[in-house]
Amino acid sequence: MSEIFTMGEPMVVFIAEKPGTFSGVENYSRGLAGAELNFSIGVTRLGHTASYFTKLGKDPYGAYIHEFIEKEKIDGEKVLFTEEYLTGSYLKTKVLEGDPAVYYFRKNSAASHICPKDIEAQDLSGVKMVHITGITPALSEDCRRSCMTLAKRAHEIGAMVSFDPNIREKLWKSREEMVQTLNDIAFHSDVVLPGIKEGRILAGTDVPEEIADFYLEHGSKTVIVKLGETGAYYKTKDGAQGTVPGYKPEKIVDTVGAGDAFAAGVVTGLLENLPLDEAVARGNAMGAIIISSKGDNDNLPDRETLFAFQEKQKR
Ligand code: KDG
Repeated sequence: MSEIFTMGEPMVVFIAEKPGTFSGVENYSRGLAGAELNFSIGVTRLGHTASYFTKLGKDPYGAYIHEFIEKEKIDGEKVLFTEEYLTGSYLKTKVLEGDPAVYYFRKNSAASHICPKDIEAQDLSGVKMVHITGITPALSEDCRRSCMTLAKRAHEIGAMVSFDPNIREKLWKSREEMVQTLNDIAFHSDVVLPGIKEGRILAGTDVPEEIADFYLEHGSKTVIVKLGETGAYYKTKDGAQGTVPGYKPEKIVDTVGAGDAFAAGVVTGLLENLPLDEAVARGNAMGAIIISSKGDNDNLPDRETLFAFQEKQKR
């Protein structure tokens, strides 16, 4: 059985080879995406076991994703295929600075039909950490309820829940619904991983300690606020707190996927019982590594590469 369980929507991504509009860019490279899948790749490359649940269309994209899951040694045994709906995809632009633009082709996708019944059917025995992101509840009402079911089931078996709000405003009908839903899941999570900009939207403040307090007062046990290049701030319900400086990326090519890599670093650190500041430092290092490549997950390191990167910038 795996120690980590997660679920969500995987996609095929087409990444522009140069900056410009769709009609101006002829060549795209194909890759694999999806926040929870990126996270699963991150944790398994670091030597942990992860089960990943999703629904895929019976189409070439679905087959490609399934092959990839197997190749990465993620337990995808429960992944379901459907003839009725297609696997989602998205287009990512290339930018010379800042975050790239993304265009989704995922409405009514196979994964948006994940429902609470699917989650009830999962065998979670042996799972120590369940990871949820705020992308999944944005996909459909069923997906939203599936996230809540998963958090509830995790707590029933004594597992922890980590939650990355992963705000994708494009996927929500209204900001109000988004804020309410994401906070509801966060309040039912043990480890909450908002970015500083997400804190402003979700907790109404961009002071890291106030963001942390907002979640701690509502039931979360550990809050880690991502501060970009500066690093990350953490605070626990016992009052332990600190800021862990970030690592310098070799280069910045594409920022998409940094949060998933960060989550993979933190979660594996926690499962290895590292002191919290070291788990956060590992998250920071993972984030710095992934942004130096164009894909959402291709550059995720194994343990050796990660430790060598951290050693090189030893503080
Ligand atoms: O966190 C990275 C993800 O955003 C990316 O891989 C694609 O899942 C994705 C999404 O919905 O944006």
